[in-house]
This record gives sequence, C-alpha cells and structure tokens, in this order.
Amino acid sequence: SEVEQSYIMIKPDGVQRGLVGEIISRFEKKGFLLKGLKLFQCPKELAQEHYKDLSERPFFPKLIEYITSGPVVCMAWEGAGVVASARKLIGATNPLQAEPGTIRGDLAVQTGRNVVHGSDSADNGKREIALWFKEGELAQWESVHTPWLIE
Ligand code: DAT
Ligand code: MG
Repeated sequence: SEVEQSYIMIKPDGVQRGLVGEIISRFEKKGFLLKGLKLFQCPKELAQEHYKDLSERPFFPKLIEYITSGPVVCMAWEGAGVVASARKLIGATNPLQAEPGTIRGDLAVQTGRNVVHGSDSADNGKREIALWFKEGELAQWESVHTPWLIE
C-alpha cells in the first residue's frame, strides 16, 4: 500500500483521563512514524470545519462542545496503509461495539466520549493535517527503526 498520513487526535476526555501516553504508545509500538504532535485548545470554528460533514446531524452541537471542552492532542502519523490500520487500532465509533484490544474497545464506553479520532481516508488525512497543523509544525525525519520494520 501507499505511504500516506493519518490525522489522529486524542479528544478532551482522553487528555483529562490521563490516556495520552497509552494512546500514543499504541501507534508508536505498531511501527508508524510520528510526523507531528501538539497539545492544543481547539477553537469552535476549527472543530466545525473538521466535522463539517456531520453539521446536519442532531448531535453536531454537542460534538463541537465536547471537542472544544479542553485540550486535545493533535498527531500526524505516516506509513504505508496507516489510515486503515489506525482505524482498526482505534475500533468502532461506538466503544461498546469496538473489539477488545482496540483503543475504544479497551478504554471507552460511549460514542460521545470515544477518546480518539482517526482519518477515514488518505484524502481526509491530508485535509485534516493541513487543517490542524501549520506549515513548519511537521517534522521531516527518518526513524532508525525503519529498516527493521520495512524490508
Ligand atoms: P468516527 O469518529 O468513528 O470516524 P464518525 O466520523 O461517524 O465516527 O463521527 C465522528 C464523531 O461524531 C464520533 O467519533 C462521535 C460523534 N458521533 C458520531 N455518531 C454519533 C451519534 N450517533 N451520536 C453521538 N455522537 C456521534
Ligand atoms: Mg470519522
């Protein structure tokens, strides 16, 4: 599969509950490359733009209130197949339906408090990373682990 990037975000409940290290470590251990990382208090307009496809849904106002209720951790992760793989690591939208072993399956109980976001396509990965990170906030680097992860 293609090298691509996924926008992964630890939501305010994940930060408040002290799950930042736990969640980051799942992507780190899997073997993806961390290209961007910051703690950030999200303005309402940005949350609305990020979730614009859901703007007609009844839960939209509560979703925006939740995402802006405290700091989030913004991340850009890179790798071949990272978008679909990250969605698997994260698990189903409803944490009660998410498989054990997934982040939501292990760490959450409600859709409205599902601790983490992951892009649903490579195109949205690009769009969301451009939305949440300024130019210069992404690092250009190679990991010494790469030759031990990719033949
Ligand atoms: P996902 O985050 O798994 O990609 P999504 O893109 O369909 O799910 O929705 C984005 C977020 O909106 C989701 O993580 C939680 C919230 N949400 C989705 N459906 C919901 C619902 N039926 N009730 C309340 N919140 C919902
Ligand atoms: Mg989504």
